[in-house]
Amino acid sequence: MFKTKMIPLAGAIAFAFAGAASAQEEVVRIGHVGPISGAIAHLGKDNENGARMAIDELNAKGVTIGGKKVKFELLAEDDGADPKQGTAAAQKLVDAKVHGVIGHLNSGTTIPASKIYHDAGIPQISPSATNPKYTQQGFKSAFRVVANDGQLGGTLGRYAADQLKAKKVAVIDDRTAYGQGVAQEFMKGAKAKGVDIVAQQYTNDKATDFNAILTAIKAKQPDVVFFGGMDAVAGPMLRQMKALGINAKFMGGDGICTEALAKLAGDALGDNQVVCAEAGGVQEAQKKGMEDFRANFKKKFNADVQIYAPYVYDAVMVMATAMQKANSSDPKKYLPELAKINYQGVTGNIAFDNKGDIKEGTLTLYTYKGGKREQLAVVK
Ligand code: ABU
Repeated sequence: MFKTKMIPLAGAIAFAFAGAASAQEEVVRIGHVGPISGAIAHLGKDNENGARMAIDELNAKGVTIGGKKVKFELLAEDDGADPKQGTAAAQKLVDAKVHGVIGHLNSGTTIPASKIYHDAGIPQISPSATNPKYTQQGFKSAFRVVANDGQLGGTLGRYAADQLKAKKVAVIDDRTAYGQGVAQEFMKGAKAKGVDIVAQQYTNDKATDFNAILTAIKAKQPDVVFFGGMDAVAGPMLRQMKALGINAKFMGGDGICTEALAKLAGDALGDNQVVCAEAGGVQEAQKKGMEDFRANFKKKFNADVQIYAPYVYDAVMVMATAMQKANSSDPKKYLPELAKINYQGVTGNIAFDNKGDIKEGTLTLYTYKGGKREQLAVVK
């Protein structure tokens, strides 16, 4: 009788001590938003895991801000890559009083959500949205740690002319903010080099049947088909190109440049057939750090990095560093430190220009061989 009454009492005392200890600790809430449902859920999960990895490391290391020990908490939201869900997720995070947001993944969700964060005074870093409009709205709260579609599309357009010696290209886009933007920039870059745009076709980010548009493209005999969109659409498109006997090279931006593309395209992915670009890249000196990151990521999540997890990881670290420099997690106080940050991350040096774009944005061009992504070049 005596024993059974003492155990809950001891538990209550321990709980009271634990409560007193955690009262000394400040909780810093970091929001993350990406598509955890839908066709590109594998990319959303990749991003979310990048954030989780950073948060876990910060908590394991123990961070002090303004003399107070802090515990970082990740509030992860799913926007399904849908602009409406994106703004709903943003409002939810604002209501939860997050101290900062990493996201969203897609330009089509990042741009409308950025107004909500801006109006609430919450700093936002996108690790993957590449449409230039995101940082052209005059929002001092908006940053990105990757290059933009101007760099991506323009470089790929010039590459088509100079390296692939393309004379005729066909362009397809998925009508999203990203797909349209990167396709337009590709056409600008290619046209400036005298390349002829022989066909322009449109699809959407949920389409699975491309027979009509590919048949129209086949008749124009292009050397290159450029696709502005994501890997979930590019994979089946490559399969249907093969079925129709279209032997053109296939190009695209970062949205198709993932580990998953090989699986999505299956045996339709020819060696050296695809040329795509990631909107970032590491120089020789940083390769070891990136390899270690990939190995640690695999060990922790039993999954390979798809594309942007290291950029998400760096974005969280940059935000935490700005808070430490400001001695405060108050968005008003750490935002000026974020704007002038100079941080050496696993993806390279991170500093922002006055719009919030990464200074010295780098690209990495890739192809696929034997179903594996292979680096072609790192371009400044
Ligand atoms: N940058 C490709 C994927 C994300 C986006 O910009 O929509």
